[in-house]
Amino acid sequence: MTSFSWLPTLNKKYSLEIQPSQIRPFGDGHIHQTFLIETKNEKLILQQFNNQVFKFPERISHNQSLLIDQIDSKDLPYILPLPIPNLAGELFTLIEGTFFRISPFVSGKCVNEIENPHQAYLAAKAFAQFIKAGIHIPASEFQEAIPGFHDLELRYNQLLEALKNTKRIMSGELKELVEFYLGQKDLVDQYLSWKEKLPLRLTHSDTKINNLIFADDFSKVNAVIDLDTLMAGYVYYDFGDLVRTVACTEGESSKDWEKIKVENAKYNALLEGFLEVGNGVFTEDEIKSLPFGGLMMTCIMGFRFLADYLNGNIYYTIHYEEQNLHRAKNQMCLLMDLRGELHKVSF
Ligand code: GN1
Ligand code: MG
Repeated sequence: MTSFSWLPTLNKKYSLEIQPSQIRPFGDGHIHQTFLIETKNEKLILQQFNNQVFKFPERISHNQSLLIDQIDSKDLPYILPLPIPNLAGELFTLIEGTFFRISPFVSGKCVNEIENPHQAYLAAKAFAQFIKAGIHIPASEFQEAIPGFHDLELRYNQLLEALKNTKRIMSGELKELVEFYLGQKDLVDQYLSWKEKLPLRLTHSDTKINNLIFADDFSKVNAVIDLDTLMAGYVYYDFGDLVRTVACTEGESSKDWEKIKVENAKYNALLEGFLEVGNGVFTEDEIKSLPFGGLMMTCIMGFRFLADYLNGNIYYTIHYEEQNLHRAKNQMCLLMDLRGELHKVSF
């Protein structure tokens, strides 16, 4: 990677003159390798695309092209920095077996934790505006970027599968976590029953807080980013991943277990922002499903982090061996608190 052997081809395919010294690692994403390119005249984002996770890049191209053609951008007071086509008009460029893409750089603040309820309100409004701007596009026209991405039943079964095949020794913290997550089956049942009632929409499907860019002074949202997972989904997915990453006292990587709690003021601000856009747009059932979103998205991430740990850390980027176990434990703490607190929020 450090040799940038792919750079001459990349430059040719985009008619650019990027030098290795103008490239540096950027951001906190768990999936792709992201770089900031800074030349004399411009800044760009370069991604080395993870095609182990996204096995169908052509589906992403299809979805993003559909979005470019059909989204109601007058409804969007921010930028969607979609990939810049190469000279052949493709959104991805294949070099030495690896996909690359370049997108516009949007300046501002990208954070893992927010500071106050107003920022929560702005974030929720931005992601609800995304759903609203695409609500006229039939969800069935989008292809599944990752099959069964937010299918809680599938993720539960994948956890069972990982348990069956794991080489890890089942004791202590790991055993406790496994027992906790296997005990969340009621959420799988609720997921299946919401499925019967709700319409599918174009959703962003990865609305964690670092997937948007605030203005430097946090007065507004400048951009919604990470547009690989946009596909058909339920409105509560997008609300739920905000709850998971915004309405909590600690971020996803915190190991201060006792401190991990829901923050009701931020939760209510999320609800206010989401409904300010969604009232009159979302159905009554969609609005009723929102609190389930917080539980479900926290639970699904717990399933996925734990399964990845059991599988030997093959999916998420980690910085130390136990990180996925710790992420699963963090989500467990939040889920336990959410289960206890949700009945108290004003809804
Ligand atoms: C991944 O790409 P990134 O870091 O925004 C993951 C999400 C998880 C998230 C957990 C394609 O998102 O589903 O919510 O990590 N994306 C994919 O932090 O698996
Ligand atoms: Mg991201």
